[in-house]
Amino acid sequence: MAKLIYLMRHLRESGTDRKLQQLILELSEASKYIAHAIKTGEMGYAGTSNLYGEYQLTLDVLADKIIKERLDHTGLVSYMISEEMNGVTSSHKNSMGPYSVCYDPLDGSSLIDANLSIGTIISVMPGKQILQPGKNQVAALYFLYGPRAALIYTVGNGTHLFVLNDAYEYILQEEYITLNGFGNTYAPGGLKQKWTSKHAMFIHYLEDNGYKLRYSGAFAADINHLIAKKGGVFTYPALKDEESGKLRLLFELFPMAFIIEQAGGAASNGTMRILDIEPSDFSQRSPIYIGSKKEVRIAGKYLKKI
Ligand code: AFP
Repeated sequence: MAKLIYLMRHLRESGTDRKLQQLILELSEASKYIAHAIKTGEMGYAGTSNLYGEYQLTLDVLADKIIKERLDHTGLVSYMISEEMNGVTSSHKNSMGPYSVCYDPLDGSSLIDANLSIGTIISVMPGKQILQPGKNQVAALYFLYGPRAALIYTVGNGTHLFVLNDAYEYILQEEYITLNGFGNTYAPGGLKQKWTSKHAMFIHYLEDNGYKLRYSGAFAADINHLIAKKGGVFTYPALKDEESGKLRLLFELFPMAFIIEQAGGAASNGTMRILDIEPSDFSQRSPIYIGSKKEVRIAGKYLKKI
């Protein structure tokens, strides 16, 4: 029988910085409570709203609290911000901590009642600065709460996948994940009648070339599909009435772009690499084309067409 490799050992043997190891391990503990709460917890509304004025679910608020307390407990995080917080929070334990963290505690939470997979997405930046380009990230990870809970992380040395076993331990499933140069599925976000004509032409190209539709409504689950199937493309484009699209740079796009690039894929806003964007605002959004290199490159060609 193959030897089980636990998350702690993988982090240690891959030469990850000791403090970063500790941070990722704490987050993995937080995810176990969130996974449990999703299975058994209250599904209603909390009676509050987030940074974007969206009504919060009880589980959104709970997941946010669990992660915030864990991060605080490490003493390693100077500043943190989540999609559910109304601004940046500095750590009570150590405002000089070596990292700043941005996270989406429950991505796809509007799917909870449909019992579909949802996730937690996390970006770790160096120092006391939240607004930095994504290429500065020292780690990115997401947890997927599906039929099985999974953890995918990168610290800039490949992308690695772990699954939670019945003893509530994350066990290595696949390391150094490598996407193929092209795939055969597409996940197109945004209402079709709001797509620009250039984006619609790109989608027609995919359909005419036999790509299969795979869109769940949870970014983490759709990215996980790309990773599991080793390719394809996800897009949430610029819309006619919202040229920045829907997805948030700090909480969703930076961490996923880092993870996918480390798996040999690409992520662009249609004209530039997502990780090169300099954010100027915590709630900044961006269009995204992410997945295998070929499809992301072709999207760029369609978006440039006059
Ligand atoms: P929720 O967290 O509000 O469910 O939003 C999920 C999300 O931010 C992202 O995970 C999805 O890819 C995207 O929105 C789905 O948006 P549409 O509902 O417009 O397809």
